[in-house]
Amino acid sequence: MLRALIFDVDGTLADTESAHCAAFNQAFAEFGLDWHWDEALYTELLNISGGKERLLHYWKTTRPDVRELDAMALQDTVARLHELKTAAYERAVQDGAVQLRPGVLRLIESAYQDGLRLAIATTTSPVNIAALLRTAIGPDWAHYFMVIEDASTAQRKKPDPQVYRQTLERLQLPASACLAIEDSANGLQAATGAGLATVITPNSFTAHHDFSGALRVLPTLRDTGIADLRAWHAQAAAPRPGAHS
Ligand code: XBP
Ligand code: MG
Repeated sequence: MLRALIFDVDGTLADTESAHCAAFNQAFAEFGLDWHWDEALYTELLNISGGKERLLHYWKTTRPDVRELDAMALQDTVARLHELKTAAYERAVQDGAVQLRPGVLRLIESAYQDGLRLAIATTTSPVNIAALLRTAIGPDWAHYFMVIEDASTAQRKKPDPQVYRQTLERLQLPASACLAIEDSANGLQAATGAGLATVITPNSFTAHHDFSGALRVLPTLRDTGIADLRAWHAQAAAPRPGAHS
């Protein structure tokens, strides 16, 4: 019996990654760095979940100067760059740079009315969640979500299942009673790693990813209703013919 939906944020609730990429580039300029991430490079860098982890990975793999910095200086600079980036992203979202993907708000509202528990499991920062959902839903957006797990509560980033395991603990539900909704291979691995059946809605940054193991891969949630999710979840839960129960 489906009891809860667990939503990823970036790429799933909204196509946010172009705005994230622009915010990273704005932070580089503000900090006086000649770094620039175009969409092709950013698509690669998205294999690393978490903005700080992505920055450190880029620096260590592309900039020989990184060897001259000690670890503390490296971490401090990454933290400062990420602060600038998060501020730039928050401004862009507040200025309307990002909209929820089609069908997302309707699904959240109908799931809530249908008595399903709703949760968010993301590797992004809490500031970004609030900026996106306050702008898209309104100041009372948080009342829809019983649980929110994000970069501030789950240190190990997707594909590590930590953020989903912590979400399930706080929902007080088994994975078998829930569905995850994701957009990326890292997100799928994190959710399935926590035992969750997962619906994937890819986007331009993740369309090439391997989604083996997904319950469904849909171009959009525009035509998906709660009844569909309940039916797919029941199919996933039903014993496979020939499977030893
Ligand atoms: C996607 C991410 C995040 C964002 C950038 O998160 O990996 O790092 O790209 O946001 P999700 P931060 O799990 O919602 O798909 O800079 O705050 O990390
Ligand atoms: Mg995502």
